[in-house]
Amino acid sequence: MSESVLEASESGGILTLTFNRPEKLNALNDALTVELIDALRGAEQRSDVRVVVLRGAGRGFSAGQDLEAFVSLSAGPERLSVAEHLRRGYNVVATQIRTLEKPVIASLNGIAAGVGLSLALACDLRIAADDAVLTLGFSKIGLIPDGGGSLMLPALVGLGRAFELAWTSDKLGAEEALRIGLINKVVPAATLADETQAYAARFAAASPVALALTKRAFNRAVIPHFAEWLEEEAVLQEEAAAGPDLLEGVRAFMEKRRPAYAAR
Ligand code: T3D
Repeated sequence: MSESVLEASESGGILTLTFNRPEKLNALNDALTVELIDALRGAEQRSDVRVVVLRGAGRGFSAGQDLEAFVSLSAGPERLSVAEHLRRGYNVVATQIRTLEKPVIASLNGIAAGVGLSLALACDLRIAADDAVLTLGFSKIGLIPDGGGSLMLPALVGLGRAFELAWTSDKLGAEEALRIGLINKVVPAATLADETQAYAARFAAASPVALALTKRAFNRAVIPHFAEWLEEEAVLQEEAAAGPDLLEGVRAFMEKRRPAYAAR
């Protein structure tokens, strides 16, 4: 029997969901996204789940959209609409994370890139190993930050830093990410799993009402238009994907070379 691409484990009211495609740095494909949507729906329905932790198996959290899968989806007469793909997948997940009235914590054990990072930014809290690396990555393949990233990134770090991170796709170490407010806590890599459980346990023992209503309050105060923004983001991403840069960017990644982008 093949292993699941999303593994779930539970302890003390903490549901841990592990992206399980380590050979692909937990790049997200449709199967993983669908399982994640189901798991988050389950977490919402169960009162005994008090905290949700997202993490990755192996040496990364997630490398974002699986680019090989993306190429096959984009090929042929049934060409994928990027906006539609977002609506069916990442936008659902990001909305679930923001509307689940329980703490959702991203535990970053290595690389977090593309929409993998966006989903981590949609979480309420981020704890990272000291050797974790964060990168937007979208601009390298001609795209804009999606999965809510174009809203959560500036909300967390301010507009100036958001532009720099989104446009350069520079890799950020955990300490720098902590300094600019992108993450909440850095711990030694060897203790990340234990530290994550201990961190989550604090919230699992707290008043669920206080936590839920604080999340609702912060959502309404700071990102009241999150769902509407995801739709606008999807439309912008469709426009980005319609040009030649996406194909060139993805080809360059697969051929392990620098992309060559023509002037607009
Ligand atoms: O329709 C829609 O939904 C559009 C939405 C798009 C959302 C997005 O997420 S767009 C951004 C997608 N992600 C990326 O562009 C990141 C691509 N990956 C990288 O830039 C690098 O791999 C990393 C910075 C993440 C890590 O670098 P490094 O040096 O630690 O590892 P590596 O050697 O590059 O990768 C290891 C393997 O994973 C490698 O495979 P190989 O050569 O050993 O067979 C690599 O190809 C594979 N891999 C890494 N990222 C992806 C991937 N395979 C498929 N998709 C990936 N995203």
